[in-house]
Amino acid sequence: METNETSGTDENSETNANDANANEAAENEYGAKDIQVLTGLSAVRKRPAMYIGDTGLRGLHHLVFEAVDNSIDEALAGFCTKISVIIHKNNSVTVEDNGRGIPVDIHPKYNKAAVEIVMTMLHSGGKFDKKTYKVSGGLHGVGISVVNALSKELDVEVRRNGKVYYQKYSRGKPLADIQVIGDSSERGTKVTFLPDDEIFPETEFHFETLSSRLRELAFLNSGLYIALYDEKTGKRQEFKYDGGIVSFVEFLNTNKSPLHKVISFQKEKNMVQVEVAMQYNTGYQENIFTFANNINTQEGGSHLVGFKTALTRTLNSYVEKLKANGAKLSSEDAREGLTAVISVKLQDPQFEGQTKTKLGNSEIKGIVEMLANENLAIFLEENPSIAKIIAEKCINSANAREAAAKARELTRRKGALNHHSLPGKLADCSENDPKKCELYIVEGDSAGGSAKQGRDRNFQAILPLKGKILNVEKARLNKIFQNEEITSMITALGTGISEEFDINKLRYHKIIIMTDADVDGAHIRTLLLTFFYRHMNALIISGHVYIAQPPLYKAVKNKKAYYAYSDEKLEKLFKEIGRDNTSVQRYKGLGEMNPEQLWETTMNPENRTLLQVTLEDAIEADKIFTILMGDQVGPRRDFIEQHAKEVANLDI
Ligand code: 0RA
Repeated sequence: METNETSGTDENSETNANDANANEAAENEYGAKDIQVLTGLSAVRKRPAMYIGDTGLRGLHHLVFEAVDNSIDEALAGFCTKISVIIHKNNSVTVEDNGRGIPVDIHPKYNKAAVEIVMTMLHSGGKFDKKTYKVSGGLHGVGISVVNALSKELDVEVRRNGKVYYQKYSRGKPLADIQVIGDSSERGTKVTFLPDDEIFPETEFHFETLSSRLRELAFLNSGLYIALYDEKTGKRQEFKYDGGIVSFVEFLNTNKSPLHKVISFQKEKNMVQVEVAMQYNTGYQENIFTFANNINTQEGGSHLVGFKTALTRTLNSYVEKLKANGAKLSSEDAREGLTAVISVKLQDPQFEGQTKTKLGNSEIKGIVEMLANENLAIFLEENPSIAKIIAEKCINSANAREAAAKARELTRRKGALNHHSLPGKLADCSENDPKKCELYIVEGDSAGGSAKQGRDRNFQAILPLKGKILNVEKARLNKIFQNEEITSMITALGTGISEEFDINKLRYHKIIIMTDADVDGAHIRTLLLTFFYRHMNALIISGHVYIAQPPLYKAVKNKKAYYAYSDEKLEKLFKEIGRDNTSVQRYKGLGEMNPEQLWETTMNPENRTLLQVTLEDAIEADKIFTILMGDQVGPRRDFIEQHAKEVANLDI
């Protein structure tokens, strides 16, 4: 991330490195003079969000990823093979690597150890030679000094020159000069930091958040060993994938039914390293994950465009050769049931888009496209039986898409897909500004009735659903367009779905799923989320989907009603109002509340709690939807057995 803020003139853009010297230096040994110094740290504590995105849980975990990225850079430069991350009992975290160790010699101008400069000045880092890839841009790459600035305490230990060096900091300031505290024949860097609770309201690290990113990094950097250990729980995970992104694709397809072995290639052109791994499965979802310099480019970009173009072209020319009675594959046909990982590493990545996760470098499209064209064509040529399976899969998809287009047209002609004829059971609101409008999707006609009576009709619309909707995980688009519950939802929302989806046509900015607190309710909620996740993904990404939280209990004391939304809250209420002469009713369904109660507890913006559905981890989300809704029974049974003990409040 770029910043224009500087503090103090002698900390401004200054490069002390001498390229000629650096190139001559044997073994790539760096000295203090090679450290680039840009600007001071004071700005970071003033505006942490500018450097790490936010100070919530995401920003907190970003500290760890930032520290790990520095070790990954050492691995990319070819000097580090092991990284270990430890969550300590006091919420501090240690990141240790066996790289070269941050240089410790004294910088001639600042008269400070190089490691102190790296730790205390923004954007100071090694001046990496052009052969290595420095991870930068996106949310990452702001520098380890940012972690230091936002930590109440930070210890750094460097093994280098046969010695162990140590320095301690607090809130970015060194507490003493660097010291030698021992001897060691090894090399490496160990950083332990305690996030500052003056900056972070929540300082507890989540094992799963760390582990899924560390796993991803291990896939993206094949052969690199990464370990994670949580001292609080004793949980431990180790990652090392010699297969790199081939293993990544196998992992992504774990609970799906693959149609062939993973296809992959790894090539370099114009200093750009391109890796592609792909495998079709029997399902209908397209699942492509793209990375640029290890950063998950969720918004795609030039590498993705290049790959898609090449895939469609190569498969079409293969299908033409088969003379498959003139079938022409659309770009989507070529990706039905495809799981793929595309990872590029380049010198100067430009990250664009809303969340800075879209690769902008235009030259990358041509490079990826060319390499993919070449290598896919060769693969199809050399593996005719796999090529045939893929071609058949794509032709099937083209046929189904034609059927879907007909179904869509038919539904459209009946008027069911354009919102000039909104579905009959939708009770719309009178407000026209979508920003102010809410749509409650309600389980069952009776709760729907209460919601219609209880709502504020100015801005709240109600769409009752009859029973279970279609499981879209196991259905193609043509089935989806024949399903009445789903088409009425599509019409009410106004956006269209899949390729036609247009968020600018969204009629309600809050879409609120309101189901009973029982198994059926949970099932319907999951079916709805599967539909939104697979066919209106942008709705979730942009935070329009919510889950209503109806109360679990109603307690009455002295004719006054109290509502509790969880068992803990009920207990808390008993402290507060006393247990004696309090009657408690356990709500099983929305239908047990009258319209006034439903408004008061669940729909009134003044009192209600809504859970916003977010997409933190697309890989984990795909896995869960595949397990819960896909066609393999084994993984689902395992999942249910594993999580059964976490279930509370289940009424069967
Ligand atoms: C600057 C220069 C060199 C290495 C590093 C920084 C470095 C930083 C970190 C942060 C975590 N682990 C790290 N490992 C290395 C090059 C040093 C040399 O040439 O010996």
